[in-house]
Amino acid sequence: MANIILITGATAGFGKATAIKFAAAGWNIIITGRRKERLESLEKNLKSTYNIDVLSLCFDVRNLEEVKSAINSLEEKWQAIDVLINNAGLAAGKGPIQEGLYDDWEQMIDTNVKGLLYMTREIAPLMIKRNQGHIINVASLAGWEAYGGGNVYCGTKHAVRAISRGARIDLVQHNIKVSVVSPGAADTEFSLVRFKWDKDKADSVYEGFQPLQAEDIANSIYFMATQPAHVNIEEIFILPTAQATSNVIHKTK
Ligand code: NDP
Ligand code: 8X3
Repeated sequence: MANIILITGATAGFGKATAIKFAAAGWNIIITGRRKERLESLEKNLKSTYNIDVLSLCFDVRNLEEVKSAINSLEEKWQAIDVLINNAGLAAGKGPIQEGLYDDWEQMIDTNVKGLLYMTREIAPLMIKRNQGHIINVASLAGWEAYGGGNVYCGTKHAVRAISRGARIDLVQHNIKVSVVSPGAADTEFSLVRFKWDKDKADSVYEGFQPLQAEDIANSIYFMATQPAHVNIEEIFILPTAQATSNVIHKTK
């Protein structure tokens, strides 16, 4: 049986690129997300192109009952998850904390922090049973620094890095690796989601420099996941060449 990877947020961006990368290497994949049609179309594409097994699980990582029922529904062969990628996440809005929208804050905290915790809580025991596994959490440059208007999003990504360090300590005795990938600006649906599908605003984020592409992150995740058993890459902090900090981006136009 080939290795199994479960990727949250596989309907777009990093998650989708990661699914394709691992599928091309012959892994069997569990893809998850809320948009059913996208999951179905990706499943079909991965199966026909790479001749692998794919399982789609459509649920919202914010909903604990949905998370539990999705993981409890796994047939025995799919329970042998080797790698969990906690990738589902978002920024909702960008603006001063004194004008913040409560719904946006709740969505970010519930998805980026609590969703990651729910997935980890449900899947770590399956890994512990097999005394092996690897959890890779997607944090961000925003988990290293804070920037104006990024208050709550940056808080969630700092939390992801802190939770990952704690989880590494808890899981080390079970031979489970915990890693983090922290990207800078990457051109996915991220900014469209952040700016509520205002395309001009989203495009302006990436104007005048070459941002990271989803495939760059997929390559980093693949590198982490395919090291020898005794090697844990604790974190990959990956930026576009033109980006030095959140606010220092060398733009040529
Ligand atoms: P995209 O918007 O392209 O993809 C986000 C994915 O998350 C989608 O598949 C979406 O699926 C899924 N998702 C969002 N909310 C939920 C939810 N409640 N339940 C289940 N799935 C959910 O963004 P990226 O690929 O860029 O983002 C992936 C991760 O990378 C996020 O955690 C983001 O914070 C982080 N990141 C992004 C950077 C960037 O510049 N792009 C840089 C650093 C980190 P669906 O809508 O179908 O549920
Ligand atoms: C996404 C990158 O710098 O927009 O996590 O926060 S940033």
